[in-house]
Amino acid sequence: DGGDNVVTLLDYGAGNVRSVRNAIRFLGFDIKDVQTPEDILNARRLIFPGVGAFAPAMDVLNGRGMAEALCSYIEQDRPFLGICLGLQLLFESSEENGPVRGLGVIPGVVGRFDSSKGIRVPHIGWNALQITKDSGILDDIGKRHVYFVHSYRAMPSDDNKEWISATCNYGDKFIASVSKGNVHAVQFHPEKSGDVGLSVLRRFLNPKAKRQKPVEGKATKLAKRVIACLDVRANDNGDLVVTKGDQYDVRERTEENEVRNLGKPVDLAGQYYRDGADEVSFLNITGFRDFPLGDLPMLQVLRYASENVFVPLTVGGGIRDFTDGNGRYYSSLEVASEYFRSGADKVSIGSDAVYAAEEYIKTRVKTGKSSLEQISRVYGNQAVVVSIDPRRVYLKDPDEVEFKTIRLRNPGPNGEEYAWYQCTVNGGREGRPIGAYELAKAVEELGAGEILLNCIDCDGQGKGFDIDLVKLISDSVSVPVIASSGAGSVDHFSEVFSQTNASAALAAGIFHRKEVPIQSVKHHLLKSGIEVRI
Ligand code: 1PR
Repeated sequence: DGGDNVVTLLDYGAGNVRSVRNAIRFLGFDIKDVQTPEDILNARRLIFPGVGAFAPAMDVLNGRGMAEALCSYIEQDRPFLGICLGLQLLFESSEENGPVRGLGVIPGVVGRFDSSKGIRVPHIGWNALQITKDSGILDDIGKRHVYFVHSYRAMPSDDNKEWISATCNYGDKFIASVSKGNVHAVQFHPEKSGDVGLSVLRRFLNPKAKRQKPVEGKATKLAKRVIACLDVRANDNGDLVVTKGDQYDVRERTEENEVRNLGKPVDLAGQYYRDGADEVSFLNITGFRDFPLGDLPMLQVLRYASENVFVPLTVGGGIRDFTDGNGRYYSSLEVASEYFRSGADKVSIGSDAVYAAEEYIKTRVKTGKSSLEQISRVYGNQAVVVSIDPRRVYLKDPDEVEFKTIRLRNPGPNGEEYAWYQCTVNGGREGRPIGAYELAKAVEELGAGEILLNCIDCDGQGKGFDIDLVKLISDSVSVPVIASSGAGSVDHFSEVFSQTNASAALAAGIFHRKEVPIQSVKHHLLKSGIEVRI
């Protein structure tokens, strides 16, 4: 069906497949969307990027007669590539809110990672593959990392070993890729794995492509991530700019007091991707007052950035329920959905998560109504980051407050030996009666898949991450924690990774001001014995 460069895409509308579309187009192919089961049967090559949860995906496939078409397409050994859930659905069943029956093409049950094995769940980040058979599509990967984001996985067994083309170690050895004839599926995200990932898609789309010369790489395990963050807002002329604060104050210390302008969001995102950032985050820092769906430029930024950035994109700012001036109500889920449709892979929630956590701590009831709960239910925990904006409050005596306190390694301005970390909302403008520790624990229970841990005291200071804070939070939750605020040199990155259990480190100012290139950070970490993606 269609010309030689047409790919049929099975998008059942459950989430963001924009990244896959962008990657296919980037490789010079056109997309034909599956509307009916016949479109599957007529496909020349079919890509199935599963998104969302297992059960609703199976319901849609069964309800539209597509499950049967998929099975016969695969039985006929026609070119197929499943991605993430698109791999899991090939198995007999999944434990995700189940057991739920799958397509049953491959023997085995999909189960949840076991966090009691000392691993963080979801499994988020760049990990190494052990390639076990020649499948064609993995030929150009070599020993380089690919990007995973999932909480469930299929396990190797005697019954499915003929299918397995690669495994990955995370707590256990799980199935990272399957292949048989023209049928392939991968648990990782080729569309988000940079050049390495694009090579997988290219090989699938064009199996006759010449083999590239093997690339060097030394991937052995989950890498620590280095993330570039772009704080975005409109300047006083109404143009969206990348800005950067000092302790969250983004205005220049000049008479005009203008918003500091460090560049154009789309250009910078593309540059950081090429420089080797493992992820790029956009924070719409005035989203708390300007409703993001009114903020079309921000959505445009995402659309353009995602066309050329093939690592994960996170977007935050203004995710909450909202009623506009005409009385039209928007749920936070609609806001998030629009971000996902525009190219975000994860969304980040700040202020609204603080209110939800306060409420949850008070009542101990999960209402299911908070933005955090709604979005993680529909898109999965791994798609929801909670951004914490705490400020240090010094104490002489730890019993002065009901919140978790820590003993400081560097005493406060008046010799205080203790502090608690007070959460704030609205870009640090308002302190709330909840600590970073209490918030982190609560949002993990409410469905956050990752924590972006800022620190207002350290932001823009270039004196290093707040090691006390990062240690406190990364030791208290089992989801990944991203350390943020204060990076000023490559040593600060090795310090945070060697002294805390952070999974990733994020920086803004040093990258925007070109003081420290991302590659220098990576090479320094490698030299310090910390595994990173090169
Ligand atoms: O509350 O859901 O609307 O989300 C708002 C989001 O915007 C939050 O994630 C909040 O952290 C962010 N934000 C709000 N105001 C500011 C500000 O700077 N005035 N920026 C702001 C937060 C902090 C980091 C920064 C690091 C690293 N920026 O993202 O990039 O501190 O900086 P450095 O490496 O230069 O030290 P909602």
